[in-house]
Amino acid sequence: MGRRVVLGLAALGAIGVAVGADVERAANKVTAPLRKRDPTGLADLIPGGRFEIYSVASNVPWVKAADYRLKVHGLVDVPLTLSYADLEAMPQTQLTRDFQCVTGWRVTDVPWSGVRLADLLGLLGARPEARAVTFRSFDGLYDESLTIEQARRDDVLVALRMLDGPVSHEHGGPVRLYVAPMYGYKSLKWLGEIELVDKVSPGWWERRGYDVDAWIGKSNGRDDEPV
Ligand SMILES: Nc1nc2c(c(=O)[nH]1)N[C@H]1C(S)=C(S)[C@@H](COP(=O)(O)O)O[C@H]1N2
Ligand SMILES: [Mo]
Repeated sequence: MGRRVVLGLAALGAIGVAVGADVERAANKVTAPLRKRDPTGLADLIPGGRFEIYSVASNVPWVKAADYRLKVHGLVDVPLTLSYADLEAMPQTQLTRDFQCVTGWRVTDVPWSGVRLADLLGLLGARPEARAVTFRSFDGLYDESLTIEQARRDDVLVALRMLDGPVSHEHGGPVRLYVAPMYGYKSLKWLGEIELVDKVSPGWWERRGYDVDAWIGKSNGRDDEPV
C-alpha cells in the first residue's frame, strides 16, 4: 500500500445560511456546467428517473484514477494513503439499489461496486475510541460523517464503479462514497479523505437543516416514503 503523503485538501469553506431543500436547489444552480444536458427533455419520461448531478462547489478538480489518493487517518493504528490501484486490489463488493435524493427524485436499480468501508476500517485497525468517521471531498467544501456502527454496515461502499462503469467525474469520480440505506446527501462525491474521530460532526447539508441520521423513509420528515 502506498504511504506517500498526498495533495493537501483545500481548506474547508463554510458558506450559506438558510435551510433545507430550497438551499439544495439554490446551491445546485451554481453547478450548471456539471449538469447533464438533455435538450429533448425525453430523459424525464424514462421510468425509474435519472440522476441529477449535484455539486455545492462550482469547480471540482478533475482527478485521473492514476493520480488519485485517499488519505485515511485519525484514530487508527495504521494511517494510510491509498492509490486507486490499492483500492482496486482489495475485494470488491457489488450492490444494486435505488438511489434516492431527499428532495424527491429516485433512480431505481443502480449497480454499484467498490470496497466495503468496513473492510478498509478493518485493514487500518480502528482504535476503540473511534466512534465516528468523517469524510471530506476534494472539492474543498463538502463533508459528511457516519457513526462507527453505520460505517461498518455491509452496504456502505467506497465506490469505484457505478452504472456499470468507473464513477465518472460528474458523479464524484474517480472514487465516491455510497451509503445505500441513507438519502443521497450521505453519498459524498470526490472522496479525498477519511478520518476516524471520537464523535459525529454534522455534514454540509446537515449544518443547513437535514437530519444527521439520513435513513431513507425514516428521516427528514419523509416517514411515509417507501424504502
Ligand atoms: N462532494 C459532494 N458530494 C455530494 C453532493 C455535493 O454537492 N458535493 N451532493 C449530495 C447529494 S444532495 C446527492 S442527492 C448526491 C447526488 O449524486 P449525483 O450528483 O451523482 O447524482 O450526491 C451527494 N454527494
Ligand atoms: Mo440530495
